Amino acid sequence: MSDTIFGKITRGEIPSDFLYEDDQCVVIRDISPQAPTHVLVIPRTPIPRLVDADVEHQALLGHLMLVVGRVAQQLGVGDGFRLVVNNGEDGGQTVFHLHLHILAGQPMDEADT
Ligand code: IU
Repeated sequence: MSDTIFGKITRGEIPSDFLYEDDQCVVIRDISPQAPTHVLVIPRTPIPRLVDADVEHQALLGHLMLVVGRVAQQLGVGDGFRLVVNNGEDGGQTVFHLHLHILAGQPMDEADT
């Protein structure tokens, strides 16, 4: 399986500030934020795209959702955020290691993401 920058980040090979981490995932700020709050929830397991996830990843995917809620609350945006997963080139995905975008801090009906 090909490695990506998110593989290096989750393994600690590229120093990053983790807003949250556990044995299954890490959370970092997006380097190019599209909203006042823009963070990425990245599983340590390198699933390239959402469509590549399988039943063996079911518990991990559920865990990521719980982390989204927890981190959103921590960041003070629990009452309003958008969760985005870009899948594949046509879906705007640029890093082929599954990740969840949490976007918040502006009314999402005014956002273009
Ligand atoms: P996408 O869903 O694959 O398009 O999102 C990739 C995101 O990763 C994008 O928002 C980038 O700004 C972000 N990112 C990052 O935070 N740090 C990096 O070193 C790289 C990309 I490369």
